[in-house]
Amino acid sequence: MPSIDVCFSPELLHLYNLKGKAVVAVDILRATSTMVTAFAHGAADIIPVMELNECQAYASQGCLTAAEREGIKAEGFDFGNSPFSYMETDITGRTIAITTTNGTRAIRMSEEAAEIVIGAFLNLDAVAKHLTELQLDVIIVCAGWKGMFNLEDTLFAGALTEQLLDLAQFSSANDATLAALHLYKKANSDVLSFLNDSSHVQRMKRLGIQKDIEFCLQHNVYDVLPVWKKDRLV
Ligand code: 3SL
Repeated sequence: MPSIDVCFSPELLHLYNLKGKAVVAVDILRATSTMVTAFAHGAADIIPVMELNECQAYASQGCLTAAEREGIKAEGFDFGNSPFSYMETDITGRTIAITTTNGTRAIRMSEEAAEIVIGAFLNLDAVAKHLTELQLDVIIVCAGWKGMFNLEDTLFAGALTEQLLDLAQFSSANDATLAALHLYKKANSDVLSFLNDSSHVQRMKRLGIQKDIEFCLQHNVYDVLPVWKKDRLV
């Protein structure tokens, strides 16, 4: 029976063996929620990169570029990291190169895995269904914040664990997964209230981006499943 494990920060990835496993990369606020939204609105592929200059270089190849640092759109890029950007502009068939503080880092640091899928509350069911079919050991890699634990990615890990265990085809026998599951159950379906005092929600509120928080915490808005293929998400 395949297992589920949770890595609370990319900085802890050196403790995990990703080979032959499926990674679910998650950055609920907001990188992976934004990527799922971009695919749902017609993006052809997404190239996550770690550095601003690397991302900027893709503009000369006809890509749209997106960059966020400290929650704010970096200067000189087409988009920041709001899911709403991809509803306001026609991105049909376009390639988007993106760099964010933590989310794109979590993805790129997981490249050793047999499979990387992009998870968000927005596509939770699609991720669970795919993992059930795949039947590989799963590691949910939380993007966190600058190497630190965060609550929103952990809640997602709990939600996904709950679904996978309900399907009775997975086992989880480690404290990280149990902690995520307990926290999600404690949130009792009201993830928005549960996260009210959390660091990144507070940070985003200070930046006046409350709308994005509410949007990213919705469950199953999109039936899309971004998957890493060679050098990009498709
Ligand atoms: O850290 C990240 O990758 C971003 O998602 C952070 S923010 O939500 O854009 O501020």
